[in-house]
Amino acid sequence: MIQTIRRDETKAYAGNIAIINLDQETKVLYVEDRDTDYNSITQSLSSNPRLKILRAYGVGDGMEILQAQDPDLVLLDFYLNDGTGLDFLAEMEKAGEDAPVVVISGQGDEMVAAQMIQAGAFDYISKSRADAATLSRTIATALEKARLRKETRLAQEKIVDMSITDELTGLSNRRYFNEVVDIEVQKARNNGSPLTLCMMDLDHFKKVNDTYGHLTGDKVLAETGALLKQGFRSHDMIFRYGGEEFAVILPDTDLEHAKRACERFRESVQEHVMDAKGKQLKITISIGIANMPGEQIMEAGELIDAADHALYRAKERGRNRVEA
Ligand code: GH3
Ligand code: MG
Ligand code: MG
Ligand code: MG
Ligand code: MG
Repeated sequence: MIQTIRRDETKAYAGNIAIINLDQETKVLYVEDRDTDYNSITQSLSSNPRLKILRAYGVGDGMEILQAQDPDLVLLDFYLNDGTGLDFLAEMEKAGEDAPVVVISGQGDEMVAAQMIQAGAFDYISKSRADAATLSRTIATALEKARLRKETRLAQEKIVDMSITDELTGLSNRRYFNEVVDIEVQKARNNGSPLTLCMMDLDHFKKVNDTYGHLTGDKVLAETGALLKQGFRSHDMIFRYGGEEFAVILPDTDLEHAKRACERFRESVQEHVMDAKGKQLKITISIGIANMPGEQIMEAGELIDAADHALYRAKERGRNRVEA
């Protein structure tokens, strides 16, 4: 069990909720249909000035308050005026609400409490034994568990995010491209919808590095990433594919629309004055486009090859061009 009460507070902790070590206001939603139960429990909680209690009587108003007020903790009765505590837990799950729940169960309702813990509640307290000390300990433990759970989740999300993001441009990286392109090709095939892939490569980028230095080159790459984000729709997917190469996946987009979007983007790069650490410079980009459904394009690999070949043609025919 997680230690939640500071050692020097264990003595004071014996009988009073006020000593829960809350470093900020803590909102508790108590879903309870009966006033007598509500009053006796909240009386035990009332001495902690940092606990703010919100009252609901059932599943409906409980969910409303939960979503509007985002409480830190839910105390939950079983028989409610419009359903049960299990219904409430199911609604929470459906809505993606993850506040910790402590069940306040009626006498002899241990089976019910166990069911509710299986349904996602953190813990339960029997109404008959819900003295201030027990409430205090249980609430503090639930809050601490929830805090740790959230920290772990955020850390995991951050790791996943880092593994699919290119640090320099903030765009998705090639690893993620490889995953996404397969999924999008599959989707397009299943739905019979068009799909376009654009491969892009900055022109004579080596010269930028050679003339202005590698750091300026980096800055140009980052700015190109920003231009890409501005230049395409929010549901288009933009990747840094390699050094100075980018890929854009355009779902539900036929060849003509894709060509127009790429042409517009190519022009915006050409016209943009890069602000690379005080040095103003201009750069151009070459773009190759491939589209599905198309002759002999059934797999992601074939789509990538076709876009690569189109890009090669754009380079051969003089750069700063869009080829399909
Ligand atoms: P082309 O028009 O044929 O594409 O010419 P290019 O010079 O752009 O092509 P090339 O493939 O010869 O050179 C690409 C350059 O991109 C070489 C490499 O040092 C540079 N590069 C790749 N990744 C990075 C990076 O992360 N930062 C910087 N500053 N330069 C990079
Ligand atoms: Mg009840
Ligand atoms: Mg290149
Ligand atoms: Mg090259
Ligand atoms: Mg290049």
